[in-house]
Amino acid sequence: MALEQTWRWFGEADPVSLWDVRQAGATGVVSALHHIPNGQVWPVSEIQQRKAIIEQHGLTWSVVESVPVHEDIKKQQGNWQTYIDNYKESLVNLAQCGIDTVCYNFMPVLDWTRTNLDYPLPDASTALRFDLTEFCAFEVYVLKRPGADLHYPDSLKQDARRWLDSASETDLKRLTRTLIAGLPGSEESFTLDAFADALATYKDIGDQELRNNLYEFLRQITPVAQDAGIRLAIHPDDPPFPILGLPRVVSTEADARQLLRAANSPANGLCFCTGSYGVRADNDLVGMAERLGDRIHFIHLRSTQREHTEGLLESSFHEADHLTGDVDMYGVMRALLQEQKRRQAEGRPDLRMPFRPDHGHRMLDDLASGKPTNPGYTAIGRLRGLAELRGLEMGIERSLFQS
Ligand code: DNO
Ligand code: MN
Repeated sequence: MALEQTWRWFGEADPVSLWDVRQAGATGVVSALHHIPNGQVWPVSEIQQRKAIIEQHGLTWSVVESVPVHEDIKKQQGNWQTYIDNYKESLVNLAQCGIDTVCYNFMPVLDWTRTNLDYPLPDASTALRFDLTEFCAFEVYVLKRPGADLHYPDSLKQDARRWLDSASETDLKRLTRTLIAGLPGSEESFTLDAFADALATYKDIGDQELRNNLYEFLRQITPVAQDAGIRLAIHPDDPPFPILGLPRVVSTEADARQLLRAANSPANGLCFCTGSYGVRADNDLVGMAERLGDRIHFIHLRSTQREHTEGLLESSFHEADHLTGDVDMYGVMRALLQEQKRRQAEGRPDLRMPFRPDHGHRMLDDLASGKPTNPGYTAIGRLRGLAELRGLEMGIERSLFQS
């Protein structure tokens, strides 16, 4: 039995249609009700409507990504308890509609973060990139975040200054917009002032506080998920290190283990995103897939190429092809397939292991000017990724299990 091939679809407004998804060879869809404001209950009628559209195309709604977690829950402020109660209700409603896997993340203020959405590669396709020098330029000299100055080594700040001095107005606008306007799937979008205000609301929340708030959230929702038959899958921090003075608590294997222990039920699981965890050289991805496999409920497969900066945990990186870059995709795929076999042998109810090609490059016809594409969520780049991963999977399966 192979892993389930899925594809993220943003709903009717997505320039990639459900027929495109089907033609790419995916059988499952990963989708969310982005039109429902963060914090509100997802009504059964709305869930059913989305499910029916997906099924009309011969596909299944495999995973919800994401039911977003309200900022008040992350801070345990304001109406946080109401938002947790609403979250529980959404989980129960999803289960009632036959949807059993729910992804979410716990990154403060910003969801995933990049500095450049069209970074040119040598083959003239483009990739998403996180450039630490540009990020530092934004944080220290554009946003002027208090304390940021002390965080970076002088050499990096000098590079950032040089970059800024040679940057055009367009470069600067592009950088600022990319960082604060929100990437596909994120719930927030800011102006520069609103962004500074949002960061300031975390001034009393450090690593320990954010962990406690995540674990409290998990202790509350996990029993409800378990009773309803929902598998929770937390997406790791992207990038997997603290940024902008904000804590990040889902970046390493130790973080994952700690959160799994905080609510020790099979319902409390992981989204194994190789592109996010893989940016840290100290994350052993193959080992993580082996050791944490039985709690991996959802998988994002993609690779990154990192450029280490001496003396810093942070690094610049860009999104590589799915089978190149720093991620040992062969080893990861092999470990996941072994986990799948184990589940099969044990007759486990959570047999299904959906994966999606997380992002893809902008290439071929998707490069045409004026063609609408969601950054990272292009049709052709992901089609290539899925095709490569599918071939890799089949090769490993046949050689390991059916020789
Ligand atoms: C990053 C991507 C993101 C991710 C959301 C998680 O690795 O997978 O689009 O899905 O940030 O909710
Ligand atoms: Mn991901």
